[in-house]
Order: sequence, then C-alpha cells, then structure tokens
Amino acid sequence: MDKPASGNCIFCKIVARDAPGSLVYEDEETVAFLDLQPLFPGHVLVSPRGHYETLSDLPAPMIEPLFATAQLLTKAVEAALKAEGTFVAINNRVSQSVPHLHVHVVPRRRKDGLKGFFWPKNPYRDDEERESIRVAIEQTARDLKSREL
Ligand code: DGP
Repeated sequence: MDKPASGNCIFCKIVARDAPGSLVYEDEETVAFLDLQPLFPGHVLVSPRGHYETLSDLPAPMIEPLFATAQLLTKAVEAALKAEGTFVAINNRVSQSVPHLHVHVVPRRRKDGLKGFFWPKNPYRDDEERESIRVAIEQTARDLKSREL
C-alpha cells in the first residue's frame, strides 16, 4: 500500500534517505524519527512511508501498520527515556506544519510544564447544544460507516 513521494515533501525525503533524519525505527510501511524541534528530548514522529496528508486520507489497510508503530514507539520512548508517560497526537491541517501525516509521540513527566499547553476549555453553552452536537457527530459517523460497507 504505497503512495508515491511528493516532490517537495521533507518527510518523503527523510523516508527516501534524501534528507537527514534521525531514524529510530522503520519497517515496510512506516518510519519513525526524532522531531527536529522537540517538545522534549525523545519526541518522535511516526509516519507512513507513502505521502498521505492527514489521517482522513490514510487508506484503511494502513491504519493498523501506522498505529502499531505508534504503539511500539510509545513503549520505546517511555522505556528509553524513563518517562512516566507519553503524549500522542496528530495535527490534521490546522497547526500542521508538515503536510505528510505524522503521529507525535512525546515523552511526558509529571510537572514537566506541558499541562494544558494547548487545550483551552470551551464548555457547551447548555445541555441542548451538547446534545445537538452529539447527534450531528453520531449521524455523520453512522453515514460514513454505512458508505464503507
Ligand atoms: P506538525 O506541526 O504537527 O505538522 O509537526 C511537524 C513537526 O515536524 C514539528 O514538530 C517539527 C518537525 N519537523 C519539521 N521539519 C523537520 C525536518 O526536516 N526533520 C525532522 N526530523 N523534523 C522536522
């Protein structure tokens, strides 16, 4: 399940070894390498080899390989860095500076200063708003799922 590299994509270049990348893991479908601008040392990015921009673009057969590698690296980062936990995240378009899908795996320690660093709390106006949003997402997920079958 491969998609051709995108000419000017830095992560495609890292995958192809045309650009330096501190690789920590690779297999047939995925690569993992150190983030150049880590939140903390040991911050790893896990990517599919093929050029898919966002999680929505990832073909279904690639979901397991990508998240299996993300899980492996979560364990490896915690153990190698003697971290207390990890933060695992994907930016899709908004706040995404490299448009080649990547899962951030960041080592975490209690009181490491990251708490709440990008999650402002925006409560629902009232129960009605929460319920209407719940229903909209539920219906859309059901529609998308039925189109898959
Ligand atoms: P995001 O903002 O979610 O798209 O994260 C992109 C990350 O990629 C960001 O933390 C910095 C990192 N990054 C950008 N350019 C390079 C590069 O050339 N090499 C490596 N290893 N990481 C890079």
